[in-house]
Amino acid sequence: MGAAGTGLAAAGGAATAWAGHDPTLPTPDRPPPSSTLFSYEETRLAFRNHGMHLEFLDRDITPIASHFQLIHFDVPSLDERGYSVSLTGRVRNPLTLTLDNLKRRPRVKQPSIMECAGNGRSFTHPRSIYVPWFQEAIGVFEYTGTPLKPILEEAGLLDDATEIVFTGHDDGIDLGVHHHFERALPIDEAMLDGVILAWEANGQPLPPAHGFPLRLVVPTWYGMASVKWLKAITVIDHPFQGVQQKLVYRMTFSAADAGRPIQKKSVRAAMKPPGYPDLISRYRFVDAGAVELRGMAWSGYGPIRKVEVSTDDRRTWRRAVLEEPVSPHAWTPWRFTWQATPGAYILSCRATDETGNVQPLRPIWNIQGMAQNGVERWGVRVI
Ligand SMILES: Nc1nc2c(c(=O)[nH]1)N[C@H]1C(S)=C(S)[C@@H](COP(=O)(O)O)O[C@H]1N2
Ligand SMILES: [Mo]
Repeated sequence: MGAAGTGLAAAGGAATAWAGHDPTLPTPDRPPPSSTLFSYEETRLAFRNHGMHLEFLDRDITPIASHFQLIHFDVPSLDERGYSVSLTGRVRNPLTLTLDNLKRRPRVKQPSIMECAGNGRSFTHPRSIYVPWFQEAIGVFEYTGTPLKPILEEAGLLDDATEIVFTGHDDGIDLGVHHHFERALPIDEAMLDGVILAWEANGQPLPPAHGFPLRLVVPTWYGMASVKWLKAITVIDHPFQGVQQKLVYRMTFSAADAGRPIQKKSVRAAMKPPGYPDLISRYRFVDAGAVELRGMAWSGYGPIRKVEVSTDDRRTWRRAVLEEPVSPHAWTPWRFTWQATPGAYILSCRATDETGNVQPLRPIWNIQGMAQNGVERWGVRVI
């Protein structure tokens, strides 16, 4: 039976993991597994690519081992010694960027939000088969790096330059094509404040899984643009046709639809799971009284203007209090005090950004399960 067979999952909520559990019962003891089956392939991919430990949604910066990771092929085994990145193509002065050269440039320490475009894909039905994310493909590291713009200016882009391709050292086969992981940015996006070449996360050298020794960070776009294990930067004069650009990471609604490449992050709010969990189902329990709900909100389209909280499964909404983000490239903390009385509830949070984008109440299906920003639902029992 697929997700459509479980009422809560079909309604598009964070319900799949506990859909089989009756929330009116006391602490469940080994509840039956959800009827939504995941394949061996998805389970193995999920082990390789763990999600964020959402209990750290009350911290501006995510601890190193609790940030999500996504590695399409293998982590390349790279050495700092002898490492360099070439910058070639439609430029006047091709550059060879060593780590020493980059570290002599202006340095920024920049907390930046990373979110995989496939976050939330397991809430849609039928779901696209890849890493089966629910809502945990997120995290904020404080990256140390140097802005990309002055480097591009030093290389001197030729007049016909239109896009910049970032190529990783990692390679493999996707959709039958052997290629290095690579994505392109239009020049105006690559020149924006916040786009950096980074060699540290949280004050440590980038961990191998997160791009050691050097990665690109593009804070407003979904994660696929932030190419890890940088090998080459190539300036081109035509639309990039790479696999991850033309075929993967696209918003497509039917087989006949060529789709559009995924770019900026959709507006979204995430809640720190309240109270304490049941071991297996992850269903939440809280004690009655004033419960402080907390979380983070972000959007690739501009600052967060509003976060609302619902405690009645998306029927009524009340405004949460916003705090200042630690960086314009990070997420915005929010909090809401809930006077919780005994019973079963479904909690949700919904963000609106400065441009007026607001999260949909249900995920909007697309073939690859991309950019799913339907509001979260957390089943909670107040005791
Ligand atoms: N070279 C390379 N860069 C990559 C990837 C990859 O597989 N190879 N994955 C991308 C995707 S899809 C995401 S969501 C982010 C994840 O970054 P993280 O693992 O540091 O969280 O890296 C991006 N950069
Ligand atoms: Mo991703």
